[in-house]
Amino acid sequence: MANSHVHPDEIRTRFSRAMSDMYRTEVPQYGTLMELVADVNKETLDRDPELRESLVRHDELDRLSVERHGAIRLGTTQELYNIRRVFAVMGMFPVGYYDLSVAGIPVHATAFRPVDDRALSRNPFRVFTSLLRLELIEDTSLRAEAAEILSKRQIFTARALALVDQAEGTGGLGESEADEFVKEALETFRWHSDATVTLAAYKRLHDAHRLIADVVSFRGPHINHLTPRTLDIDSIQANMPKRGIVPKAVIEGPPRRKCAILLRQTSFKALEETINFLPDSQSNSSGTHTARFGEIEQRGVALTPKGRKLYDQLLLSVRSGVQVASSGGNSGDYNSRLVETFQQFPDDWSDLRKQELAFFRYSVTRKGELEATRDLAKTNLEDLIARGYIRFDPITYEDFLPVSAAGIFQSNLGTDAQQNYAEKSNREAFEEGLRATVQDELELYAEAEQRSLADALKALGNPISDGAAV
Ligand code: OOG
Ligand code: NI
Repeated sequence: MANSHVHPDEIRTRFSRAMSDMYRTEVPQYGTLMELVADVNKETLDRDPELRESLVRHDELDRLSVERHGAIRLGTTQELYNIRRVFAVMGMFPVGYYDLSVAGIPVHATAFRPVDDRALSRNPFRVFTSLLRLELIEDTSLRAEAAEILSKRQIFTARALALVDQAEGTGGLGESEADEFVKEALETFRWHSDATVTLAAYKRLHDAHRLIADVVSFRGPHINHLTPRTLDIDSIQANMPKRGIVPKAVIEGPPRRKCAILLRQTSFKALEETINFLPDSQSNSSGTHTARFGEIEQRGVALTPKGRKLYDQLLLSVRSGVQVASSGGNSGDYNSRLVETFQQFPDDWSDLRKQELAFFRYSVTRKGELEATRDLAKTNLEDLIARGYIRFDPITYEDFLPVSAAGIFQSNLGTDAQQNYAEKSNREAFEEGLRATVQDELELYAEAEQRSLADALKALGNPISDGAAV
């Protein structure tokens, strides 16, 4: 019956569309942002035909308008395990381990995303998924109270779990089940204005850390933002206030450059929402909570381990020199230091490739297709590129950055959230909860590069096995 199964890429596309529609009705500013992003992307493409061509060449233009990521925060390892199963039905798998406790945020995380080239170009929808680390709450009775509350909730509908079982058992879902699955899975991500705790309990959790209150007090892990991809984040940052949106003080990540690297992100506080808490004798049952925000990102080339090391080093030197206050004080200094420091990072595609700082996708040019002859088989890669038979394009970074993520968390949690945790990063515990290992993002990019190179050389009749071309 395999033929009657809906492809996971298609289920993911339907799900990400349903999620976007839901978020648009729940958070009106998201709709405004989507319009701004569409306008800026169009202007950028009109202005930069080379960029358009490069996006077309690698099937990225079509995915741009549907591209987004979201984020959720889970409370228990059982929830983490089941969300992995839910995402697997949509062709999304855990990639990367992010420890945010180093930045005073008591969570660790992974990103669920498609991994192969085809699936990425079809729809690269990703969800940054963090798990609360209750062991980082110092107050043992509060820790026990939080664990007790979390142990009672079920964030998935019974039908969603039954459909996951079915997909695992039979290898997929049929047409009507796929639609039903999308509808049922969406329930896990929905906002609930009814809390599962009293206002007094909420305040206790909130005092330990705002994030703990956000995870523990509700029936489910509401999606807290949905981020479209822009081609010009500086223009978005500058134009947001004109549409009534106030962005955070600085853009996270690398500075603006000719050759975009990794990921640049900015966010804004979206909503303060009225919550109905459980009634009790001492406290009023109505209060507010801020969880949901908006974010925009611009993606650039994926860096090799060597490139990433240089990036981390340069960013650290900027951040230890200038601290941006949450009020935005110093943001001018920060930006100029960032630009100045990153002058040490080559800003030319050819240099980035030759110095092995970034990953590229190789392909045969039109000339290569027309003129492939036997003697090309002995030509090395550099000559093939120089003579115009093979071209290279940047491989887009599909993941997240822990320092940026911490900045996004913090700006939306407010100023008082900075804390230091003694506990170390605990990838093993995370993977144990997940009951799977997370894939290494750097390996995925290296494989994609190698595959593209092997395919290109093969198309030119170049025998890759004897290593002549590399
Ligand atoms: C997730 C923050 C991280 C990003 O884009 O780096 C993130 C959260 O606030 O739950 O989404
Ligand atoms: Ni985000």
